[in-house]
Amino acid sequence: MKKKIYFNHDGGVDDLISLFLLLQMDNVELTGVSVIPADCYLEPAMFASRKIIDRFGTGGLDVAASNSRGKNPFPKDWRMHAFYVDALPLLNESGKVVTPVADKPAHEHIIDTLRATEGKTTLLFTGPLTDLARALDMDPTIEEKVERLVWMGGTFREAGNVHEPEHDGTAEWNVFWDPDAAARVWESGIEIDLVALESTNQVPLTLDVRERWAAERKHIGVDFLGQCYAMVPPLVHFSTNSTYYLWDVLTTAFVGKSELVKVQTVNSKVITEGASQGRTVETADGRPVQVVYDVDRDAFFDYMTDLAKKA
Ligand code: AGV
Ligand code: CA
Repeated sequence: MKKKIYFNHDGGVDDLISLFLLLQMDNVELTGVSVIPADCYLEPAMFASRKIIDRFGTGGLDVAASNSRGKNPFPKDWRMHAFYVDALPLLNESGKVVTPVADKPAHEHIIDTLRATEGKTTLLFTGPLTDLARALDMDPTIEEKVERLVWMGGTFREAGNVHEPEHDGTAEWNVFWDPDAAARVWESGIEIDLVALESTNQVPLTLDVRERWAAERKHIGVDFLGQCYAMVPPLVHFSTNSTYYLWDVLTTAFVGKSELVKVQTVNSKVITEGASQGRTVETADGRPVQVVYDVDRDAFFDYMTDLAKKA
């Protein structure tokens, strides 16, 4: 049986590649998609998502727009990436957009889709958790329809990836954008798998990966990977604030093939106020989450490239 997945993302290059890869997975049935304007602008991210579904999907999906707003905005330069993906000729060849926009905002779309889907659904979130927190506030009974939440978010190391004024650098961005939403989801009974910076730090975008995709660009899906990852800075000499990792793609790959990674249980809480806001910390009386802390890097890149070849 196929795993049922609902996907909420925030329009970054790795979010949009995740959508593309989900559409190639034989063992996954994508039941719904929604877009939150966190690390993106909403309009190009909605268009790019609909065009990716048109080009690489099999129809039957609509895409819901979120009307959620965060506490700590993402840098504008990063939010621009969705415009570049949306403009790719590969996604605009047909001259039309067929996949419709859902008539409900994302948090209501989550509720409706979970209710309308037989059995339980795995939630895959690669941006902040705001829409899920709002869905849970609106209808807490959806918890029983959720298999588990797989989330790209957080870190239990000292070093996060938020380098902003008035912050101590310990948070990961998806938690930092809306720390209260993460804390709300932590309060729920939903099982949480966290793909944290511990593991995503092991999958930076590097030049050898780019060269591989260039060499194999005769496959249209591999060319799409190469075009998209040409838009963001790779790790060359040392890691900077803008260095790109395959954060969300690793999270998506974990859903498709869990053997790629190692997982351990951590009892944790979310800090919502002050200079460490958005930090996830281990604490004995915290709620348990399953943390992905290690990945087979080569097997991961093989898996995503092989998926892309199927397109
Ligand atoms: O913190 C990682 C999250 C992921 O969901 N995002 C990007 C991924 O989609 C925020 C982010 C952190 N550093 C970034 C980010 C960077 N250098 N460029 C763009 N986005
Ligand atoms: Ca993201």
